[in-house]
This record gives sequence, C-alpha cells and structure tokens, in this order.
Amino acid sequence: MQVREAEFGSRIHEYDNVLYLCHRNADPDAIGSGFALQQAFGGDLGAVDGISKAGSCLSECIGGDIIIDPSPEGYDFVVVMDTAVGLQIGNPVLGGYAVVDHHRDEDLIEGATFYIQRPVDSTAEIVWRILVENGIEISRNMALGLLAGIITDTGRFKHARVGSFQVVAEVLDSCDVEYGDALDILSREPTNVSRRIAILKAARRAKIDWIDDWIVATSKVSSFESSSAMSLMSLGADVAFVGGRHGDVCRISGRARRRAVLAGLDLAAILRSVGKAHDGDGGGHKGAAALEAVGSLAKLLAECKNKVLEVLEGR
Ligand SMILES: [Mn+2]
Repeated sequence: MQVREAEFGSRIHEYDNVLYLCHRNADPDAIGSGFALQQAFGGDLGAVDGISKAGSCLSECIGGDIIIDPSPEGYDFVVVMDTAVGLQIGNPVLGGYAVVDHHRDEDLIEGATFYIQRPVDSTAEIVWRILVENGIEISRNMALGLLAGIITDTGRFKHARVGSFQVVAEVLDSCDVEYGDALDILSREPTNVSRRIAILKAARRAKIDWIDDWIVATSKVSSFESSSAMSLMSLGADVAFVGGRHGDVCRISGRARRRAVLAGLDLAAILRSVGKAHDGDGGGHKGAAALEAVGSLAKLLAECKNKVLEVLEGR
C-alpha cells in the first residue's frame, strides 16, 4: 500500500526493532537516505554485500554506522532503501517490510507492508519530505547525507528536474549546512587507480554501432561497469552499455543521454526485459539502469544494443 510521507512516522513506530537496508554496492543516495531515517526514527542501518567508494566516503564523514550483510530475521521490520528490485538486496526472505524508493520498478513494492515510491530524481528527496512532514529535527549530518544523495543521483544536476533543486534549496535554507560542504565530501573520494584502469580498458575495448546520428557503445570490464558506461557517454556515445562477469552472473550497466530519453528510450524497460529473458532481472531509470543475468556477456550486450537501435531508428 502506498502511504503518504506524513504517515511514515506513525507506521514505523509500530515496530521496536527496525533495519534500514541499502542495496548492494550502496551509493550516497541509499546511504544518505537510510542514515537520515535511522537517525530520525531509530533502528539499525545496513547494506548488502558492501558499500561503494563514494558511499563509504560519505558514511565516514557523517558518522554512519553501517552493518554489512545484516540478517533481516533479527529485526521486527525492514525498510528497503533506494531499491526496487529484490535482486539488488540478494532476494532475502523478508517478513514485514517497507520500501522507500524513487525507481519505477514494481518487484519489491508488490509484497511490501507499505511503501513510498515516487519517480523523483533521488530517494533523498522523498526522505527529506518524510522528515519535514513528521516534524523531525534535522541534524547537519542528516542534511549532508541527503544533499550528497541528490548531487550524485542527478549526476551533479546534469539530469536534475525542478523538484531536486527545490529540495536542495529547502535543505540549505533550513539546515546548518552549505552546498560546498556536500561537494567537499564527495571530492574526498580518492581517485582509485583500478577504477581509472577499468574505464580506460572499457574505452579501448568499446564496440561502436550507429543508426542515423545515434551512437551506441558496448564494452566489457571486470568491475566499475557504471563508471565505465558513464565515461563512454562523455566520450561521445549517446547510449553506452558496459558489462562484467561476476561468477555465474553477468552485470550490465547502461547509460543514455537525455536526448535519447527524450526521443523515447527507456533503459530500465530494456534491461528488465533482457534480464528477465535470461534468468535474471534489471531495472532503474530511463537514462541509467542495470541488469544481472545468466549467459554469454557478448550476447547479452548485443541484445541490449539491438533493442536500443530499434527504438532510436528514425527518431
Ligand atoms: Mn537513488
């Protein structure tokens, strides 16, 4: 059942022992959002598998105490943060749970006790509304976490819509925090050598296809798929898919320029259908999405690429 932001407090207070659970490789949006709710309403903060570089940088700066791979059975209730697809939290067996998320997928909300899902640019924007409407006093660290989430999920406002600017203005106006403080935290992330090598390899191995004036790049790396896809886009691709093999599964990260999304491209839909067709799943946003599936990485990449070319042809 979808509930209003104002109802979150009374619903969550029905439970004594709550876990705020972030997705795999948790990013600043998941960490900042989970941290703010945990500070506001009590409970524990956890993440599946581990935290991304930027996520752990943020967590360190705001004093987050994150349990890696917590067992949900130990809690009365779980709030799944910034996650729409069960696969992203390793498909655990959950008793009662809620979802607070900004993706469009329906996988997890179907079984949820309640959920707040709105297609805004970041989960942090929804959490801000929850805090305000429940009359929570917002600390500087809570505000910093939410700002970091909005900044990263909008690609530093490159894909931001008016709602994210509005929330940022409200945060800066009502909390003891400067915009530059949040930027400082995010720039503390060390420029990781293995990440830069992965990106350069993705560029060297890229296959390039085009139709009309749309350019689609596909490539393979063993990690840092999403950074690599983003970099291929900044090198000139309109759409980029970068995949990697992780044990038995392949992960593919896709990114599309805004003009491709405006032309009708929906990467979340494409990656969901390719994922589901190969014993996996996928989802995300129209311009940034991911899948996990079983099979040949080259074939999966080709299938994604062909679907994109079909959509963009003649647009
Ligand atoms: Mn997010």
